[in-house]
Amino acid sequence: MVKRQYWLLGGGLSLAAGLWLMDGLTHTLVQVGELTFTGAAALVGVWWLYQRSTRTANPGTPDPGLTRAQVDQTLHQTQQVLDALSQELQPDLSHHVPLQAQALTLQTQKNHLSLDCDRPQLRLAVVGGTAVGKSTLIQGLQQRWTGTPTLDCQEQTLALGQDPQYWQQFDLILFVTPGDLTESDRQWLQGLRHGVGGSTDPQSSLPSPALVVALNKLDHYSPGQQATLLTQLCHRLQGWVDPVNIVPIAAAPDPIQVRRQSSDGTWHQSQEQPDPALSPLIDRLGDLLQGDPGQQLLWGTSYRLAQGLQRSAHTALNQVRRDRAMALIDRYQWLAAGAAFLNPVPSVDLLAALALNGQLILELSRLYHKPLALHQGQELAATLGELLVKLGLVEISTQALASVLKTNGLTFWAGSGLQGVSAAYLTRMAGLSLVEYFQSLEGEAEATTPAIVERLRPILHQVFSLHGQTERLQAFGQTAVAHLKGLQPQAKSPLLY
Ligand SMILES: Nc1nc2c(ncn2[C@@H]2O[C@H](COP(=O)(O)OP(=O)(O)OP(=O)(O)O)[C@@H](O)[C@H]2O)c(=O)[nH]1
Ligand SMILES: [Mg+2]
Repeated sequence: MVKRQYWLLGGGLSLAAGLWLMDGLTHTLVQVGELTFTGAAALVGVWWLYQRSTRTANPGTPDPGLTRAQVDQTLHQTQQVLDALSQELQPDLSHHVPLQAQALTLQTQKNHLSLDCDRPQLRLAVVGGTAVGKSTLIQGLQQRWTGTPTLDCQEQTLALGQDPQYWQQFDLILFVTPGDLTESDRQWLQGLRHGVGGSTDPQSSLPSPALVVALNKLDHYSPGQQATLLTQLCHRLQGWVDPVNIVPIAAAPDPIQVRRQSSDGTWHQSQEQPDPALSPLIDRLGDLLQGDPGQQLLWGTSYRLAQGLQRSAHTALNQVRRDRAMALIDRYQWLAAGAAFLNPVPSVDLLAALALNGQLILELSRLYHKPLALHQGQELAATLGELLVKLGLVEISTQALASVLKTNGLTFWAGSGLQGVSAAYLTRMAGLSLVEYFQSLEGEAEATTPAIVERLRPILHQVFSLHGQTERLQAFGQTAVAHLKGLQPQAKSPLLY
């Protein structure tokens, strides 16, 4: 508060002398002998009062509770996932060349991030449309900022559609506008909001980069217009950017004509270059960056980036595991197909029991490092089989497969052939659902079979509806028939539906 009042009086006067008395008009003639401070004081007053009345918790600053220990813990967890990834890639590296390359890149990024936590420089993105004054502002900031951390200013253009995640790497984003927001500005800000801290973002609990908005080229406007513009900006960004983070500046005000009266009473006219008016921004950065708040911003970035790396490493790990899981599912689906084909069962309900293999469940659980006990694998297989029947998925799948096989002329060995294809299909769907289930687990696996089944229920629905489209069923049916043809027992005579 003391600082701001000081700025009001001291900074306000220098601004006034520098530019705000120009009444916003370039080349305005200023009579030094008749200066009045009313205009500047009015604007500063409006700005200050507006900020006081509308000040809210700033969603653009990091969670003040974030500690270095939390950052270290996240980095440690990221390393654990990376270790698991490299370990699981080892047995068949040649099958996973791109993933191996990705794992190495992620590890390099993680190593860099561990050091990055203690960097003495703040990464500041200066963003805005064309010719809004970004380069000029960076120059001015670099000349005037003497605090710690030092500023690593990076000029960035508004690339609409650019991945909002890109902005996660910055500690602070300084958005520059020379007036009211344009449509592109609005779109970009919306994208940023949703990408790095908006309410629709599932990662919204992560601290986001701080956002400061600089209203530049203030010398182009009269005090009245300046006040209106500031109010408009505060209004447009309400609920997201604290008004205290919306600052009026003039990075390179236009020269002004000055008339001076000499002692002999004659008037002389000359052109003068006002100083850049950056103090509202410098003051605000001082509040945001020095001491603990600045440290929090740097930690916030490391924390976000570590979380992002961890997610990428998880995705890669899931990809490796999924590849292995698919090989397992393939093997078990053809086992089930062969069994049903060679020894047809009298009802589709029994088919489900045949398709659900406890051994497959056990192997998948081990692959995802959530091992189930032998009895639990068997129990889960039986319960899942019952659930498939209860949900009507066995009946529906068998009928759908029968119809696609028929329309494709794949009608050989009707009863047993269809059972073979259906058994393979049910095994595959159950296997894919289990893969989704294991992938969705964080921390410990569910302890009891009913709890697992409860979590599997919606997954089963999703997987069956995703794979139940006609084209997919056709493709599967054709592959399965081709597979079964290789198993065709001599004794069997072709049957038709
Ligand atoms: N009147 C006035 N002109 C300014 C101000 N700030 C910058 N300018 C002028 O605006 C023009 C563009 O400034 P730059 O700093 O090059 O803008 P930029 O955003 O980096 O431009 P690009 O990189 O081309 O997008 C230059 O002529 C600056 O002198 C200001 O506060 N007032
Ligand atoms: Mg530039």
